[in-house]
Amino acid sequence: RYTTATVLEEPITPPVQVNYTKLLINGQFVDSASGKTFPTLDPRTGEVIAHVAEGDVEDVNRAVSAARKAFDEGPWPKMSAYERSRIILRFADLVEKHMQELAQLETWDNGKPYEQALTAELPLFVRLFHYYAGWADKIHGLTVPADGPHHVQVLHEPIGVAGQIIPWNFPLLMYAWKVGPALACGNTIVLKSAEQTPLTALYVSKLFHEAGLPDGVLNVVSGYGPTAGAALASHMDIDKLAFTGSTDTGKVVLELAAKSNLKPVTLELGGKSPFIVFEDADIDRAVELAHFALFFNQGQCCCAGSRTFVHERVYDEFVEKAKARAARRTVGDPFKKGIEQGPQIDSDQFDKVLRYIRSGIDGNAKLECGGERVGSKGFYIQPTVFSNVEDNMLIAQDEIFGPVQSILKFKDVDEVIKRANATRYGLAAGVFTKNIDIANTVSRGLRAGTVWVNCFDVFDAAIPFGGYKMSGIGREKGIYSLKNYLQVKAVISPLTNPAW
Ligand code: TXE
Repeated sequence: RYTTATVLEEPITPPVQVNYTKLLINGQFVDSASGKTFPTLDPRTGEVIAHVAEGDVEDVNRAVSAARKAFDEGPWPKMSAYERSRIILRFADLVEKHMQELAQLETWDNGKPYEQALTAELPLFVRLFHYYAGWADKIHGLTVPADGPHHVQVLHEPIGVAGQIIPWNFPLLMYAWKVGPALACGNTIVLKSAEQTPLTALYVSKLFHEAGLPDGVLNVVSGYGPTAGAALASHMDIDKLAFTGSTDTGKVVLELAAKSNLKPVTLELGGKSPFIVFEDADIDRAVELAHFALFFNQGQCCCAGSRTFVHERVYDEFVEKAKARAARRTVGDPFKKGIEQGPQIDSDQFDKVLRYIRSGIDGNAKLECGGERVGSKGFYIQPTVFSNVEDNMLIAQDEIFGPVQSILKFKDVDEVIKRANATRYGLAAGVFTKNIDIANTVSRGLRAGTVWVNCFDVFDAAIPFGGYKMSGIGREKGIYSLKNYLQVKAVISPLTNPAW
């Protein structure tokens, strides 16, 4: 049995200061109405990084009032779209100047490798805001040729006050996916960050105000889901809700939205994405990408390729190589250069992943490598590979959200399409083959919002992302995200004045 030979050193202290821990309401950092705070923890040690103001119903009410006023009285929705675009661009430029501090804060709060935060996520964050700044002055309606002598304008107006609830796995990117389109369309926002990772949302929102964002347009309430999150979802004065998180919580917020004011809801939820390797694929490349598809970000990706289907003719070779690759994965302090994998986000996720590993072992999947925690503190887990995984095993059905690769065997195209689709989820998929007919057949046959062919996790501001089935409702990014934040108004008038 392989194990990862990683020695954990004393945690490296990042040079960044935690300057912003209060709620951001109406352009001001304020304490919570209750005066309560909650600790945000360092996943490397479980120790407290900072105490953060804990928002609850009353704080959400204050934030929604500020956002309502900023929407109804302006200047944001009434400002020229060009001015809005320039503020968003100035913000993106400021973030670019603060990339290092932001990446440090993101790694500290979340545990992801610093190099990944700095070289991949921060640049993509900036890119997303450049992209949305570009949209701001290109959003316009239509005129339509109706029957009869009428002039018909279809206006695209901002939807109003947006409530946004984001998770902890990509705190900054999830912020960008939500805040970017909402602001470009002229809306105002109350955003609730995840309780595990409140720090970077506060930091960047401060930069947004430095860039000239008017007070009240973007309010950030840190706090817990059942309190602050539920208050947002059920608020009568929020016009639209966007949520990213688990499928179970997605159902809860959809119900709260329905029971309150029927605000439209977009949901980006969990997944159990297939990664399918055909016999003609370049095996070494497929092994590397399947590894990346699952282990990236400690396995904490909604679109993780968490069911690796491999053709029976190359199965044994693939498993050997996948196991060797996982055993080589470097686990350790995410601030250290060359580290590929940091700790899981918190003790709940750590326990959940270890429970699934146990269920894989008990269910007679073959543990090829890993399976245990790394070190004795913090939330590090060994890169784990299971082979001989069957479709009905829990590890092949549930979202594990950790560094656990499950490798399944298949025989032919129709069979693998059917099995890949036999899940309640439908977020993403990967297909590995040099055969264009197979690539086309499989990508059209899969019921998933994204299909990567001979690649995985290729993200771009312009490419829509979202799920089929219980992976969600709606699409984020690209042109598709704009319609989540726009209302459509038809204005009809006679072409000529009728006799009064
Ligand atoms: O998610 P939650 P958790 C999956 C993944 C993970 C599991 C649990 O499988 O193991 O979910 O993670 C807020 N009303 N994903 O518990 O609860 C919460 O405060 C309103 C996949 O962290 O969904 C946080 O801001 N809001 C996922 C956000 O919802 C509520 C990313 C997400 O938390 C709430 C994260 C409530 N009643 C986890 N309860 C992805 N799609 O990428 C919680 N929240």
